[in-house]
Amino acid sequence: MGILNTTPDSFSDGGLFCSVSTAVDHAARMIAEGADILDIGGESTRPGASPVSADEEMERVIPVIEAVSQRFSATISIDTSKAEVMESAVYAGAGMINDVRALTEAGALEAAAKLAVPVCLMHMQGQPETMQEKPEYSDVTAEVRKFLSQRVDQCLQAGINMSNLMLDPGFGFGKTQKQNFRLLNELDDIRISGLPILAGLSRKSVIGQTLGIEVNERVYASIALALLAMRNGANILRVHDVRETCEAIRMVEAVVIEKL
Ligand code: 7PM
Repeated sequence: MGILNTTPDSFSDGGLFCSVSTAVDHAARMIAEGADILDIGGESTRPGASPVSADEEMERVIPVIEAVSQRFSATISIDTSKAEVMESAVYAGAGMINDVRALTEAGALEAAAKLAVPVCLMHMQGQPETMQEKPEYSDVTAEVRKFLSQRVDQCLQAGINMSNLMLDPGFGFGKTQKQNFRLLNELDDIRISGLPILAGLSRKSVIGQTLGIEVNERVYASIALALLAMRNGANILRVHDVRETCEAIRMVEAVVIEKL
């Protein structure tokens, strides 16, 4: 899964065409580099970020989803927590929902059930504004698993098909460096009923905390974490650097397949 840049704050007078065409170019590049899924989001879920209205979110993502889905057959994932945005995005061509709030917002469970597309359920402790202030768990892996298990149950009750669910521990979302490490080492323990696991570690602050390097210098460390996640059970990797990650994965897979 490649993370598609959507450049917000550039939508007034003529900024729209520019940001759509930039997004289309970025999508084309990531697909050529090996991405099967493109994740498009209009709300910043960064720690400390402030909330965005549904209208604002849709203004940002819908034109991009339309343009990308008209041109490419890769699956488009809509990164949102809002039912309205999910519906418009799927109508515009998105084929998957990526919700960092695991369908907990009003109407989201019902929307996902009606839309009947795959959904990624992610764990987060707290809200983006404050989640990194004081993350606390007695057993982070057990608690993440328990939360995801409850969300899976809610999804099934709402009429969402099991085969449309995937799980994500939410690296960096209300977790300390140590808690992130533990989740990565124990990644396969969050798997419920054999569901696929999605891991997002690309360029995250856990790398900055360990190596003391800036976001744009985190490519090599991101690849290391991606490979480790894959070895520990991840089925989908959410990444910025598609070519680099795909080459590394293909190389590891070529070796590992010989063990079968
Ligand atoms: C700080 C924390 C800055 C997180 C940026 C981010 C994930 C996601 C994001 C993830 C799923 C980023 C993120 N991370 N969706 N959205 N899983 N499913 O690195 O780990 O872009 S936002």
